[in-house]
Amino acid sequence: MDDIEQELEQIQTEPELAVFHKNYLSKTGKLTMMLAGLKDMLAEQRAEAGKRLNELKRKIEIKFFQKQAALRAKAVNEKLKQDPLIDITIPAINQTQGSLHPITLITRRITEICRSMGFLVVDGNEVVSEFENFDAVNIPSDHPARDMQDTFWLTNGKLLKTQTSAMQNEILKKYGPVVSAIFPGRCYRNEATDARHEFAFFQCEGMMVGKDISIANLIYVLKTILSEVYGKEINVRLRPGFFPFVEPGFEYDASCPFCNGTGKGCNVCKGSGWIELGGCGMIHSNVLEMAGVDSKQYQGFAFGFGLTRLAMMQYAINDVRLLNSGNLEFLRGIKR
Ligand code: FA5
Repeated sequence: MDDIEQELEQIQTEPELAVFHKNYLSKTGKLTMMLAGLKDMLAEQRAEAGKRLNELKRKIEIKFFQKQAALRAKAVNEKLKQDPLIDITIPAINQTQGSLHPITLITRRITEICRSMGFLVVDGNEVVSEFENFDAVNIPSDHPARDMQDTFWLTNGKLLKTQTSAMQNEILKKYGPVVSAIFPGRCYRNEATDARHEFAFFQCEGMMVGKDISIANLIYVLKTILSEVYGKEINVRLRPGFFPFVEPGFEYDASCPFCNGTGKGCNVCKGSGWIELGGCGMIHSNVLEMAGVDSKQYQGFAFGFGLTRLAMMQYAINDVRLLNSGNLEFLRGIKR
């Protein structure tokens, strides 16, 4: 029996191994036949011989499978050496797994919360028309607000959207007049970059239109989303602010989740206890009418905030430019 083991050990190729299998382990192989022959033995010898034979077959089988795995690995490695094609289905060797980008994580969290509140999540285009980005949100061509949001123009007259508000018209036309939706997306602005400004960044916008929608609903929705994101009660305060597409319009702040609004020694809110998040307000009647919504019957609110800024706060990132840098060292250092 030692001969069988020795024979197996000397095998160097997969075809030789297949012959070995046929000779010993297949249905007609010697070991299988010997086991089948047990039935002709005397009963008193059968038990002992059967035990030894089964043990041997099991041992040979284990060695056979080990040999098979080793020969397969050797064959694959040899093939890979000759053939530069890479099999991307083979798990990486000695490499750490990738992980989700902070922007993806924060976007998923917000959309999950808003979905649970009944909001549609709409995926918007990055290339939009001048009408969608500006005119449809009450920023006609001679409006000074256009200068504040210069962007990248395409040769076909379209542009890279400067704000998620560019989606409002399309969503109202498609799903209105009664609709609750959020629409996160990448925005672009032609501006000098610094630690807080990028030319490509993410915003998230929310909108609720229907009958009897009020500022109280707006505050409640903002408060609920933020409290869910931070896992604690967050207060929201509105300050008068101007955005051409809302009337009245506000800037809104959240009580700082990192110092619980106390401001004490907090370098996130710089001691104020509040964090500026974005703009909001009741959607301007011109915006509703331009989307075919009767502003006498329906009204609603819209809010927008910087997803990028939210991610920076959440993951203690002090320079926005790191997020687009593709720097693996930075990404690995983030505590998710
Ligand atoms: C707007 O873009 C409005 N559309 C928001 C809005 C929506 C108001 C609905 C009213 C109703 P603003 O330009 O302030 O507003 O931008 C909103 C947020 O986007 C900012 O608070 C900031 O967090 C983020 N943001 C703006 N520009 C940049 C930039 N260059 N880099 C990174 N984040 C930016």
